[in-house]
Amino acid sequence: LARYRWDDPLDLDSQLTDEERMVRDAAAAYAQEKLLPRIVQAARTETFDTAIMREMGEMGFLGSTITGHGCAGVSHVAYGLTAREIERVDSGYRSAMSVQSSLVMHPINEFGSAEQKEKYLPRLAAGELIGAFGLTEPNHGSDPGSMETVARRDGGVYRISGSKMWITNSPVADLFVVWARNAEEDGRIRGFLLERSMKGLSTPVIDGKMALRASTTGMILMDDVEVPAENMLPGAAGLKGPFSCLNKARFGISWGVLGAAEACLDVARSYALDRKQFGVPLARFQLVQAKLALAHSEIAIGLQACLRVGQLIDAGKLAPEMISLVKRNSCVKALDISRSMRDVLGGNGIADEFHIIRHLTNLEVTNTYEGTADIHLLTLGRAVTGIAAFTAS
Ligand code: TGC
Ligand code: FAD
Repeated sequence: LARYRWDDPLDLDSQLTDEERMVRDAAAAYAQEKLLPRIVQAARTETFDTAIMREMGEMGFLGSTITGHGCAGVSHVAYGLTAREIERVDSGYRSAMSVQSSLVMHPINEFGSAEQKEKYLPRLAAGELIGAFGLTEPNHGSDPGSMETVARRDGGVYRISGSKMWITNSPVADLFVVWARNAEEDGRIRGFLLERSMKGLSTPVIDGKMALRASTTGMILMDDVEVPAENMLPGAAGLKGPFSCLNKARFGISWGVLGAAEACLDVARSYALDRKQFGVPLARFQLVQAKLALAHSEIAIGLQACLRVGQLIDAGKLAPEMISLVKRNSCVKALDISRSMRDVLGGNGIADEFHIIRHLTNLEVTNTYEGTADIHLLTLGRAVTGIAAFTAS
C-alpha cells in the first residue's frame, strides 16, 4: 500500500510531465523567495511593484502557453501550476500575470495581425510592457454584451469613447486591449489596442480597495481617443473574442485560488499543532481537525478537476462550460476554506502577518471577477437544462 501524503493526497505530482514539474518548482522557488518577502508591506501600502512584471518575464511566466515571440510554449497544465504557486503568495500577483498572459498576450496572439504580434508580444513576454484588459464598464459588469464604449471610423483611424471600470493594472499599463462597439458594423464588438501615449486616454486609480491591495486597479477613460485602424484586432468579432480570453484566464484562476487555499491550510495546520488551549494543541480537538480535513479534501478534489481540464485544453478538447465548472468550484471552495482556516487562528487570524486574512479578502474578489460564482452557476444551469436564465425575458 502507498503512504498517504497529507500534502499531496491524490498524488498530483505523479500525474505531471517532467517539464510541468520543473515549471512548478521554478514558480514555487520564485514565489517563495522573491514574492513572499514583499507581500505584507505591499498589501499594507496598496503598492504594486512593476519590477515584478520584468521578473516574471525573465522566469518565462508571461504568455507561457504561447509558442514563439519570446514565449515559453509550455502546456496549460504548466500555466495552471504556475498560477497556483504565485497565488499561494497572493491573488494580486497572479492577477497581474493572468491579465498579461491570458487577457492581453492571448488575444494578440490569437486574433492579432502579424505586425501586431511582432510589435507587442516579445516586449509583453519580457515584462517590458505591461498590459490591461478593458471589458467591464461602470454600467455593465456581468452583462458585457450591453457595453456602451463605441469606436467610430474616421478615415484611417477609429475614434473611441467610453469608460471601463475595475481594470487590473490599468494605472501602470502601457498597452490596453479595449473592447468596443464598432459603429460601422452595426455595433459589433471588436478589440482595439490602445497605447498609453494616445491623446484622450486616462487611467485613474480606484482607491480604497479592501482586497487585492497588492494589485493596482483603475478605470480606462476614453474621450475620443484616436486609434490607428491597424490597431483593431482583425480576428476577433463579437463577444466570442473577449470570452475566449476569459476562458484562459478563468482556467488560471481555478488553479490559482487553490494555491491560496493551500497556503491558508498550511498556516492553520502549523498553528493548530503549536498552539495549546485547555492543555492540548488545538489540533487535538475534533472540531479543529474537521476544519483541516475538510479543507484538505476540497483542495485535493479541486486540483484533480483543474488538472483534468488542463489536460483537455492541451488535447484540444475544451468546452467553455468545463471552465465555468472549475472556476466556480475552486473560487467558492477556496473562499470557504480561507474563512474556516482564519477561524482556527482565533484572534491571530485577523493579523496580516499570518497571511490568511489577506487571502480571505482577495478570495472575495476572485469569486466576483471573471464572472461571478452565480453567473458561472447559471452558465452550468443553461448547459444542464438548455434554458438560459440570465435575463427575465
Ligand atoms: P452568449 O449569448 O452566451 O454568448 C455570446 C457569444 O459568445 C460566445 N461565448 C463564448 N465563446 C467562447 N468562450 C466562452 N466562454 C463563451 N461564452 C459565450 C457564444 O458562443 C456566442 O457566440 P456567437 O457566435 O453565437 O455570437 O452571451 P451572453 O451575453 O448571454 O452572456 C452570457 C454570460 C452572462 C455568461 C456572459 O456575459 C458572461 O460570462 N458574463 C461575465 C462577464 C465576465 O466574466 N467579465 C469578466 C471581465 S474581465 C475580468 O474580470 C478580469 S479580472 C482579471 C484579473 O485581475 O485576474
Ligand atoms: P454586477 O454584474 O452588477 O453583479 C452584481 C451581483 O448581481 C452579483 O452578485 C452577480 O452575480 C449578480 N447578478 C448579475 N447578473 C445576474 C443574473 N443574470 N442572475 C443572477 N445574478 C446576477 N474587469 C475587466 O474587464 N478587466 C479587469 O482587469 C478587471 N479586473 C478586476 C479587478 C477587481 C479587483 C475587480 C473587483 C473586478 C475586476 N473586473 C475587471 C470586473 C469584474 O469582472 C466584474 O466586477 C464582474 O464581472 C462583476 O460585474 P459587476 O461588478 O458589475 O457586478
